[in-house]
Amino acid sequence: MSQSADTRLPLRQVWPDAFVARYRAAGYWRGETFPGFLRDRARRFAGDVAVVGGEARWTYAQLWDRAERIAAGLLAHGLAPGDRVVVQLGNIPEFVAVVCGLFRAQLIPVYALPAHRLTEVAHFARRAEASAYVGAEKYEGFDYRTLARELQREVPAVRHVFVVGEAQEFVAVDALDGDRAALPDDPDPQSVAFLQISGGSTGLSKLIPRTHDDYIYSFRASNEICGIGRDSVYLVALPAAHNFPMSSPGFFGALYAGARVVLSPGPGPDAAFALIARERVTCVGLVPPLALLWADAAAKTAHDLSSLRVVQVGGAKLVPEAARRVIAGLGCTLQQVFGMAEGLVNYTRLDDPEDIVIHTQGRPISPDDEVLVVDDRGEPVPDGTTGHLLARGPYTIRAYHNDPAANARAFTDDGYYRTGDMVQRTAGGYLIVQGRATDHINRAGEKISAEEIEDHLLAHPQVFDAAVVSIPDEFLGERSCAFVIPGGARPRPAELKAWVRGRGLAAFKVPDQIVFVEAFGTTAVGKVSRRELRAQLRERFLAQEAS
Ligand code: AMP
Ligand code: DBH
Repeated sequence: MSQSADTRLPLRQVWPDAFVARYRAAGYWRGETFPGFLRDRARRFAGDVAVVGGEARWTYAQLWDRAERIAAGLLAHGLAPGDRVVVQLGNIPEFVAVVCGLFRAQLIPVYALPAHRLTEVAHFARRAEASAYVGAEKYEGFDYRTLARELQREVPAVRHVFVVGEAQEFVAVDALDGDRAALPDDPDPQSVAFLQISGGSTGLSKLIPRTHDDYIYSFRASNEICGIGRDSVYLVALPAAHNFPMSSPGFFGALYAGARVVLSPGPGPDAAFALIARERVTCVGLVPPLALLWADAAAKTAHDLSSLRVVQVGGAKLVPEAARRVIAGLGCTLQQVFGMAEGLVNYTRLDDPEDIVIHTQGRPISPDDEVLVVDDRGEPVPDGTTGHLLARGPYTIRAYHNDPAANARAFTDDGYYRTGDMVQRTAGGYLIVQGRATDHINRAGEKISAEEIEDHLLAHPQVFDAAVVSIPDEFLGERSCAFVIPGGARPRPAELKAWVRGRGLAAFKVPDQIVFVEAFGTTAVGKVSRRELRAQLRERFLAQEAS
């Protein structure tokens, strides 16, 4: 932070007073903070293993010591409490240490996925007004130091870069140290602890400010629902920066419980099964395509998977037939998880009858999660009828950061978050996801905004118009298909894909398929909305494929 007055937009997440009083009285918000609980666990479970990953095996005391060293080092380099720091690390133990260190120094992590590239990271840095970036030397073959250089050129306000591994001209995370007496007191539990990233249903990803109180409640309560205790071993198989493996109950839930966190370098059975056998993993969260892959691989593996008690599946819809295959293949309890980084998380309960586990996406964590299912006019629909899901509650945000236009769209006047999901509620209060109202592609749990990709395609000189839609896919659940009207000479599909990648985007956003069309012309007369147009293109394409 500079010496002059702080001109950045303050980080806020505010619930109306009456709700604050209610959530406190109910014992959801207990005034706990990240540094507060981490310090406590380091004392109580000092010698227990907290984090396993790569060659590292850190006890709770060692994790906290590292976090404090990193915290003091960051402040010694000129960062100040309140500064925002983009963190882009893979499933390595330093991810946990760095984030805990940021919390300790009252610095605000902004979580980027390892798959994100310059365009996305620069967007996060600008929106968050970040002053620092933490990346890895290399992860899955990509050099994040190169990205950091480009980021600093594009967003000069990012003055500091810290690197896990060989730092070159930057500062090595391993070398960080400083005066621990200079570390701040613990933060206000209702202050914003970090910024999570939304999947971006329209346009660019939005930043989600979560508070200590609300987030800790979500994983503390998740622990109870998911059976996480001190003897649990939680495997992070999905990218650790995802809200699901972070908080449902995720590695934070595991650390809160004094359990062991094991980081898998990849989500596939090859890497994960050996770790499950070696560490006696009890719980893991997967997206549907992975769960099916695991279920098939489990039949053939020589690794002992008998420690697994709960396999959670979420991020995208798990259809009943797939749910049956997961149960049969993995031979442990399946838990469906329907959540969102904005808050609301639903779980099937571990003792629910199989029928519910197979056919529903669970019910909310909290008795005070207010869930509405409404028609297009906002009127509640009866149970069993499909409608828009709205949510409000003790861990669901009331606003995005620095995005008035998105806030106007995404929240009702009385503070409900419009999830964009179409659901049915059963008489028992369970939700069944039926689809969504927004045009994004849910590609194996990664959400892709159609609009964002269309914009990049339209920037190509040989593209006259483009519409990106989701197409059902056997392996991914959904894949992305770009319908393109060429402008002049028709480009090759590979060229257009390379173009999108070259725009500095995550590889998962590159269209899986490109279909050239003469026109979007439809029989419909008059003005057709973008949304209708996408729907028509999808229908026509699927009808053609079926014939
Ligand atoms: P995000 O807002 O980027 O965190 O993504 C959350 C969205 O992922 C939800 O609003 C749903 O559209 C989708 N999602 C998450 N879990 C499930 C699930 N179990 N079934 C269907 N969709 C899901
Ligand atoms: O998809 C998600 O964002 C998600 C899925 C399951 C999530 O945020 C969560 C659980 O917490």
